Amino acid sequence: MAQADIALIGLAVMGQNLILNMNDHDFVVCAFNRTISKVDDFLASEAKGTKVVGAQSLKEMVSELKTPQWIILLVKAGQAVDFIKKLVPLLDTGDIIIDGGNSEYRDTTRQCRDLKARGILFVGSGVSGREEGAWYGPSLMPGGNKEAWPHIKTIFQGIAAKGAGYFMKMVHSRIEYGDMQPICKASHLMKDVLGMAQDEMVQAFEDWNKTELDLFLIEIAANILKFQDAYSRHLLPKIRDSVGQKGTGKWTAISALEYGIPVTLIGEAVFARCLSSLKNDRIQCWPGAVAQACNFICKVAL
Ligand code: 2AM
Repeated sequence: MAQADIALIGLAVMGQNLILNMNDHDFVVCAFNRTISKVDDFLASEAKGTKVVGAQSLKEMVSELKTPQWIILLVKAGQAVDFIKKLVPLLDTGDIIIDGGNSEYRDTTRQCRDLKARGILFVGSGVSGREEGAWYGPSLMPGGNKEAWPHIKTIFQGIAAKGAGYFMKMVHSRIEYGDMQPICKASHLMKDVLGMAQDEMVQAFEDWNKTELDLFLIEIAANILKFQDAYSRHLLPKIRDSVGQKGTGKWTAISALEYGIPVTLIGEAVFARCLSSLKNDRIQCWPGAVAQACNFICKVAL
């Protein structure tokens, strides 16, 4: 008898935890996986004693679902497409497929358009917060066919992270201060301790960017160091070595002190900014100029 509110395909830890999250919020979930034995393993262990049901085939999974049928795919990135092909013949107009598996966004746009033509509502949803978040409250970022939203809203809002949006944004934004600070420190050491020429610094950042430090901020740090003015001279030494902060860095550091949670790197980054803006000529704050330039380029680029 059809009893499940929603099905989830993909029983890696993220998928399992998302099922347990939905179960905790009183939704009956049908679990399915390419390797079928994982369904039984899950039902016998993590899902034991819950309302979660399992299926041995896609056909059985669909038969266990209430109508309209809602299915979440949480399979390895790029692999959802095979399942979607197999699912479509089993679905009806108004059914919903949600892909939560980090697909390439152009695939999502294409799926959304193709499935709409067949009457199926497709949603691509970012699921962030790792394994713990999946169970206790992920950050969900759904996009796709808007007609799906009124249906899936209750589940999405039920299982998603609850919190003060601006608090999250405050910390999230200021993590970038923490990212920038080591870049500033590194450039400071290169210039003032190692006595490297600016071109050598560019080379170092470009080399790092070919390693595990393949990061946007490292890339633009190299570009900033490289940038030349109209007279073919490096621009960076001409930028005033002073940078401010918008207040969110200070609030993040204050909150960290209040809650007793060490965020030493962000705190350090805020102090470095304060130092750089002190009107004391004897304080040489090369990192200030780099941070200021990073800030500027981030603003332009993002
Ligand atoms: P598996 O257990 O059968 O390997 C994370 O890897 C999840 O994505 C797992 O549930 C895995 O299923 C599934 N997965 C990986 N590649 C897949 C594919 N090509 N088709 C279907 N599911 C896949």
